Amino acid sequence: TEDGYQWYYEGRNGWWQYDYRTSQDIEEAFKKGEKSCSILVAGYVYVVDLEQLVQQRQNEPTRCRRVKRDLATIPKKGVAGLRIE
Ligand code: V3L
Repeated sequence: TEDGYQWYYEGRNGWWQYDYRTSQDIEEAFKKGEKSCSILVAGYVYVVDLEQLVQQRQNEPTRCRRVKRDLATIPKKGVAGLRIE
């Protein structure tokens, strides 16, 4: 986002940045004070819970990951599954 923050979801030993558009959508919901935000990941609906700070595939509670809002400059695994070296 323009103030230098991004949204991340948890991987096995680090954090993945959400793709640019999705991060923008989550940020918009966050700034509006919304409790959750629905996103689309590879054709599946995921709900980002902005109070618990988790994302979960809709109707699949086992598919749950922590999420966070942090500076764009933090070390990360990559963006939406695309590794950066
Ligand atoms: N954006 C993109 N892909 C996602 C997202 C998302 N917000 N959420 C889940 N997936 P689950 P390591 C991740 C993918 O939670 O080695 C990473 O992007 C998820 O991809 O059970 O463990 C990597 O590509 C997973 O492939 O619904 O750090 C991959 O895991 C699939 O959806 C490995 O990362 C099921 O996730």
